[in-house]
Amino acid sequence: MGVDKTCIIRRFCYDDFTRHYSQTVGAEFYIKRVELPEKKEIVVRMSDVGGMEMKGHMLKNYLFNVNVIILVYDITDCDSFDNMAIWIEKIKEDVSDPLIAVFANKCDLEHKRAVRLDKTKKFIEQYGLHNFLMSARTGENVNTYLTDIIAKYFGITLSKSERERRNPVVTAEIIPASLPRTTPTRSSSKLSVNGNSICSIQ
Ligand SMILES: Nc1nc2c(ncn2[C@@H]2O[C@H](COP(=O)(O)OP(=O)(O)O)[C@@H](O)[C@H]2O)c(=O)[nH]1
Ligand SMILES: [Mg+2]
Repeated sequence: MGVDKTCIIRRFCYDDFTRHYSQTVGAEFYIKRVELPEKKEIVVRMSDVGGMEMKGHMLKNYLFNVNVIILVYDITDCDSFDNMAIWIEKIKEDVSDPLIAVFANKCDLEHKRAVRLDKTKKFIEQYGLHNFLMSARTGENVNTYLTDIIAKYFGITLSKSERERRNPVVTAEIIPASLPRTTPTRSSSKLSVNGNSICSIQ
């Protein structure tokens, strides 16, 4: 089972989401135009590297020249969290001083959280990383945090209003238990370019 890498990238690039799981074979590549403050536009190349690549020989190629590496785990799945330490060691074999961010996904399932917060805090401190909580399903924080990371790479800090503008309004419907569930709605977000790359793995 996946840890939500593809869903996060697809939410960011296409603003869509599917419950259907389809394993990523090798890696898939995405391009996203991102508008930063002061009319700066950049083009971000994103590589969505399938989990099987941990044992493959292509990882080095996917990591070549990347600016940011994003590790993803699912807060309802302890194995996905534990695997991050293995990924970090693997990455360090190929990249000397990697800029790594950690995405904790499925915050819409906080009630099913399996990864304990104290464990997360310890891990984050041990490796000197940041932990970004989000949900590819509702879109909460996906655009904001990815844009934050891209902006930070360029030494730009997003203002509060810039950050809020990029976050969707997540609505929760109260429905009778007998009715089928519907997907929550969200507002659309405008995005928009130079040539940088992000690698999302785990
Ligand atoms: N509830 C919930 N499910 C999610 C979320 N993100 C992904 N999923 C589901 O988790 C599964 C794995 O997603 P995928 O992105 O393909 O995993 P990958 O193998 O890491 O690329 C899919 O069935 C998704 O529908 C989320 O934020 N919330
Ligand atoms: Mg995938």
